[in-house]
Amino acid sequence: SEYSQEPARDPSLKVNAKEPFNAEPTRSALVQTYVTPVNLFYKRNHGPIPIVDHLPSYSVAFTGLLNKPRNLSIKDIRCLPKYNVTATLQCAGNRRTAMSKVLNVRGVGWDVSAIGNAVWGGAKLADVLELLGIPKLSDCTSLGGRHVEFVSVDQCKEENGGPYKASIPLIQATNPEADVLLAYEMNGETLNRDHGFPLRVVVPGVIGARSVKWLDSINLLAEECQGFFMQKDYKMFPPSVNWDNIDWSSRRPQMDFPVQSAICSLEDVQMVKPGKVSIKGYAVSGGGRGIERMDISLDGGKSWVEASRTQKPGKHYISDHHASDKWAWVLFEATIDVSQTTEVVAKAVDSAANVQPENVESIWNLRGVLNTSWHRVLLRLGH
Ligand code: MTE
Ligand code: MO
Repeated sequence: SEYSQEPARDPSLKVNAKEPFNAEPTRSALVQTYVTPVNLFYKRNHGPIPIVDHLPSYSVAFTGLLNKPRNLSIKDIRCLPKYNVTATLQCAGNRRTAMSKVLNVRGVGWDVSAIGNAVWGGAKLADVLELLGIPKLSDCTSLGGRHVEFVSVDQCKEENGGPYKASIPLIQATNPEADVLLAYEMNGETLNRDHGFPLRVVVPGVIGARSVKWLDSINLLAEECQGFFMQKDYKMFPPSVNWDNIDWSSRRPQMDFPVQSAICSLEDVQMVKPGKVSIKGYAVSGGGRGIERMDISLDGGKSWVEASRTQKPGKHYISDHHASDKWAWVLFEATIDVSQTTEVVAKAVDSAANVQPENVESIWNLRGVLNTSWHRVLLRLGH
């Protein structure tokens, strides 16, 4: 079958769909380390994992509204300055299972672990485009290019067997501060097949869907990419839109991720002994907006206590805002005293003072994307 050459995977992953392979780590494994190990990093695919086995002949084609179309080999890309960017990648469908409990939604069911934090190594797209004659901070080229499209080699049924693709605005692609990478390493190792070998895009602060894996070509376009995953998926609709009245063209493709957090040391319903309980989890926002505060409530949101936050392993930065890594999550921790059945609520606040919405009902949407509602877990007393 087309799925007979899939790579080996960690048996501890929770498999949400087998073909295409979609899996996430357990909650407790996810927050054990600040940098998510590659084997535990969630895997989100829309088709079989392609095999790119002849590296010397591998190249990325640069086409579209360019003066001179060109191919760049892995070697060409490795010759550019290498950057290591710690960035959290999160699927727009993270926490979809909880949203589908309100009313059914379409899409792969995910718990809270369709997210991971990795150190991505590669060339900055802004440097690559400069090599092709497009200056830094361009919003339009002389030939009218305004969007940069990434096309993969994989085959997705949503694209009628064609490749996965997405685009970002040229102004973001050519902005060195946006840290958009063509990555060939993940956590200091060669990128593996599941995560896009030999080359993938990483668009920090943006939903995972725009970080195209197994890059085949990069095209300069006047309009944004017209692919399925840009135009007919990964858009945010209000709760009133259903499959009968949906007008896909009425909304723009989702780009930045909103502020998000989840408790990972506990399941949604957790038996605990009376006494001290440790609440651990992650918080992250999109667009380079760092996490400003992490709040925990034991009374449904009437009163709150602040959790402590860590970013670099072992390094508290709660009083040192300059140490924050703007594309990366923070891990948080609070210890509470439990003497009765208690609902624990977590919500994060980002650097723009954006706050997670209180209820999932208010943000319910038919595709089940962007469930960033307050995360709630119920602690039941046991002995
Ligand atoms: N790129 C290709 N070529 N094919 C895909 O199916 N899935 C996207 C994105 N890039 C996808 C892709 C989605 S929806 C997400 S969330 C991320 O890759 C997941 O990246 P990961 O599997 O490395 O965690
Ligand atoms: Mo995704």
